[in-house]
This record gives sequence, structure tokens and C-alpha cells, in this order.
Amino acid sequence: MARPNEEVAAVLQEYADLVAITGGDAFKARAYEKAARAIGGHPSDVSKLDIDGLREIPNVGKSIAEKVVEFLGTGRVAAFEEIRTSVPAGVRELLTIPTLGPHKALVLYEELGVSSVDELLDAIHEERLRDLKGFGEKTEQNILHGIELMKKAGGRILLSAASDAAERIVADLSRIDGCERCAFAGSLRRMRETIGDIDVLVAADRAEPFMEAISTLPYTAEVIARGSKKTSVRTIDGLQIDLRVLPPDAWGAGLLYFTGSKPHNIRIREIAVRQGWKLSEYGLFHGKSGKKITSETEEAIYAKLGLPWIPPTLREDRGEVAAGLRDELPTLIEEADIRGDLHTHTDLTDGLASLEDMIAAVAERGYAYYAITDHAPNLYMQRMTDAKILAQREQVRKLDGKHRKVRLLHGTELNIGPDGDVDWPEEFLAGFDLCVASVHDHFKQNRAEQTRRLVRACENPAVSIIGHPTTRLLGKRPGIDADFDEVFAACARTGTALEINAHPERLDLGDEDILRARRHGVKFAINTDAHSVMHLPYMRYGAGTAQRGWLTKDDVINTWPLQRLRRFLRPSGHGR
Ligand code: DGT
Ligand code: CA
Ligand code: CA
Ligand code: ZN
Repeated sequence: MARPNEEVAAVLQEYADLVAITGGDAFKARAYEKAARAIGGHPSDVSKLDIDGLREIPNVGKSIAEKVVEFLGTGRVAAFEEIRTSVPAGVRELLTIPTLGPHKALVLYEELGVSSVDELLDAIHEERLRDLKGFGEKTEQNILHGIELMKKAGGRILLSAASDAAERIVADLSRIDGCERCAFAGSLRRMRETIGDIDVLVAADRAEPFMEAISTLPYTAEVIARGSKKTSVRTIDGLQIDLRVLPPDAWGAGLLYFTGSKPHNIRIREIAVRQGWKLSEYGLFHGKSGKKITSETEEAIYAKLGLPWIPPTLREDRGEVAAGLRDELPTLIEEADIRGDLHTHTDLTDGLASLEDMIAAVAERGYAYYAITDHAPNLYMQRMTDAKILAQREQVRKLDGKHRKVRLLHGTELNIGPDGDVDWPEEFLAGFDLCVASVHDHFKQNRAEQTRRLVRACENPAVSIIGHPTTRLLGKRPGIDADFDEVFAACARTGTALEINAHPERLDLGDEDILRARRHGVKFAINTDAHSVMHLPYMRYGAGTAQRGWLTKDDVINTWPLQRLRRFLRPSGHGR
């Protein structure tokens, strides 16, 4: 498509949206929308056309053609300016939510001042929509569903959404007669941070009942392709699922093949070929006779190739095959090794749960220790004060030991200012058991400035952990630009841990940065940054990401016994 066509289409579509959102003439809005689509899809460059030429495009009448000419000549349309300045850009973003109409978008804006998708999510979670006329819990669900759809439309979906869907499907297929095994494979089993499609495997003698079942499940919206070995469907949430049914004796070979990654598969196939063997999704075979060597389990196939079983999170062709041949694979950290969460929030700031509820939920998870790290004063909207945090500390000290097994640490999440300063002076900071420090603003500073502020935060003796170090939001916001090798070196030098933030929208640090940081000899903390008890289970995504970064228990400070952890947090022995 020619570039001017795109620009004209965008400006007409914007006008249509503005008319709709301000409750204007629906007929007019539709007319502009149709014209936008027609011009966007027009095969030749519209900037070369005059008014008459433009009017030959379907759905483009005199008045619209004149506005297009005006736009192409001056870069603006006078008639659009007034309505445009009356509606902030963020409100238009609301219209991209497929389940939110212009009328409701307008109410949200006028009544609650909501002017972006993120603000809308906040408003829903704070239950502020419930007070609006015409909005109920059902509306909330619809909007949340729409936002999820929108996020998925970006192509890849978050690990958390894919995990939830896959677990439900595996459970449903496992109940069908003749199902000998059922599991998910692909990038989801490797716990990549985002997932393209969900690969589900079934071991059964007859494929047909499973192909039929996946095609007719209540959450299946569309059957993309149906065959005797593979069926692909799209769910009502827009996820693609590939189901493959394998002969039961080829389970291991199929699981290995469809777990991937492709480069890992190629690497191990090379080993087979060097032996004169053939490796496929059906098994490991002699090249000449075609006789089967083995196929039933992954372990057996790896073993024949001279390899230990390689955890799926390592199967990215990042040296795991060579390490396996030397028998030097790391003993990866597991979620069960985690003894406590070191970055969480309560309703004293922007968390949803009370301190007591958070502690009860943490005790339930069997943690040995737990840090409360509410936001510090420089994140102004959280309204933290010295008095509030000290009162919280007193409460924490009182509750400590009430749940016999969980020891409580009182901390805070400091804000790393543009110069690397943090919220409180040294004496005040010394009163905390631990301080996480994170970047929450000034994302646009240049590389040298970002590097310096992070390094200065590391050098602050009170700071033990750098929270969500890159500040990226998957599918929404790239990380800040900094020389992270320099930051990682500073962490190693100063004994500051890097967080692996386990929130599925963050996973920050991500696997590749973890690998880099590890080479500097840095320690890590896997934290959920929970803002509600519902977020505490996100720990599994953090553990998976740490595995993808080849980390062992020893690399991760919140797998350590409390005494060792305390020595790391307060090396000079001051504080409690
Ligand atoms: P995704 O879905 O983009 O997040 O990534 P994957 O890794 O799940 O990729 P997908 O769904 O295309 O295929 C699943 C696995 O099947 C993949 O990880 C490895 C295996 N596979 C697929 N196509 C090929 C291929 O052409 N050669 C080899 N060796 N393996 C393949
Ligand atoms: Ca996949
Ligand atoms: Ca696939
Ligand atoms: Zn936080």
C-alpha cells in the first residue's frame, strides 16, 4: 500500500472514531470509516489524484474527497481539529478494545477520567466501574476479555494465558477414553516468555475421538485444519492449538520432536546421523535397515545419543547439547527451591490485599520467609509517608512469628530517580531489612544516563535488589536503553542482586539478559511483585525463566536459608 493512502486512511478512521466516541452522528461515523477502508485498500497512490479522481474510489463522496485534498496539501483537516482537541488520544485507544463500544468508552472517560487501556485495567481492578450506570460485573468481564483479545492480536500470547488454556485442554482430552498420555509441548513446554501457538500431544491407538473432541470443545471457535494426525483449531480467545495424536510407543520421540526447539532438534539429529541413524517424530532408527532403536521415552532417545535428559527450558541450542555430551549440564533451579518472595505489595500502596491476607497466602505456599516491599514516597500517587511505613513495620514485627514457619522481612521498593538517587536518606534506609530499587519513570533518558542511574543504585549500600531491571512490558513497552553489561558488572562488584520479576507481563530480566548477567557472576532474586494474593503463583514463570537462563539454586538468593540471605542483604551486619 502506498504511504499516503495509509496516512489518509488513518486520519479518516480517527475522525470516524472521534465522531463515534463523542456520541455524534452514527451514520457519519460509518461513512468515514468506509471511506477510510476504501482509500487504505486503493491500489494506486491517492496523493496523485485530484478531487474527481478521488471521487471514483468507492465510498468517497465530494465532501470527503475535499478533505483528503486538504489533508494531502496541508497535513491537516481544519474540520477535524475541534473534535480532535476535545478528546485525548488515549481515549481513542479504548475504542480498539473489541468488546467496548464508543458509548461506554465515552462514559468511562467522562465519569472516571479513564484515557488509556492501562488506566481502564486499573479502574476495573479497583472496582470503580461498578458505580457507573449501565456497567456491571458482566460488563467488566466483557471488557477484560476484549483487552485480552487485543493483546493476543499482537501475534504471540503471554506465557500465563497459554499455560492456563493448555492446562484446561490437557485436562479435557485426558478424560477421553483411550487416552494413554496427554501433554503440551512446543514453546510452552520450553517456557518461552511468549507463545505462538499451543502444541498438544496425545498418545492413543485411535486418533479420531481426539480430533473430534478438540473440534467440538465449548471454547473452540473455529477448526483451521483437520486431519488424521493433526488438527488445528482457534479458541474463542483467539489462541491457535495444534493437536497431534501419536502411537503410544512413539510417545517419547513425538514429545522430543514437538517440544523443539527446531535448532535443538537439528543439533541432536546431527548426532544421530553421525552414527548412521535416523531421528524423527516416530523414533530413532537404523539408517540402512530402518530397524527401530528406541522411541518410547525422551530419556531413552537422549541416552542412545550419549546425552543425559535435557530439561525443555534448555532446549534452545545455546550450548546445551555440547554441555550434555560433556555431562556438564547445570542442576537447574526449580520452583520448589524458592523459600520466599522478596518483592510484594499490600493495600498500604497499590496492592489489593491486606498485610494479614498476604501473609496468610504466603504461609499457605510454605515459604520460610517473606518480604513486604510497598512503594516509597517518590511514586507520588501511592502517597507513602514515613509515618505510614513505620507503622507498617511495627505491624510486621508484631505479626512476625504468628505464622510459625514464615519469618517476615520489612522492606520497600525504592524508586531510582533520574540521577540514581533513591527516596529516603541513608539513616532511614538502614531501618529496613531489605530494599528493592526499581526504575518507574524517565524511560526516555539516553543510554549513558540510564546506565549511570542504575549503576548508582547498585552502589547504594542499602539497595540489595534491582527490581524489574529493564522495565519492559511484553508486547507493550520495550526496556530502557542502558549498557547492561556495565550494570551487571556493577551488580557483581557491589553484591547487588538482579531481580527476575516473575509477573508474566514482565519476565524481567528475560532469559538472554540472565545468561549475560550470569557471566558477570551476579546473584539473582526471583520475585513475583505480587499486588494481590492471586499473583503469588506467578513464581513458576519466574522459575521457568531462570531455568532458561541456566541458573542453579546457588545463583538465586531466595533459595538460600534465611541466615545466608540476611548476610547477603546486610553484609556489614548493621540493621536487625
Ligand atoms: P511458537 O509456537 O512459535 O511459540 O514456537 P514452537 O517452538 O512451539 O514452534 P511450532 O509450534 O512451530 O512447532 C513446535 C515444535 O515442533 C518446534 O519447537 C519444533 C518442532 N518442529 C516444527 N517444525 C519443525 C521442522 O521443520 N523441523 C524440526 N526439526 N522441528 C520442527
Ligand atoms: Ca507452538
Ligand atoms: Ca505449532
Ligand atoms: Zn513493585
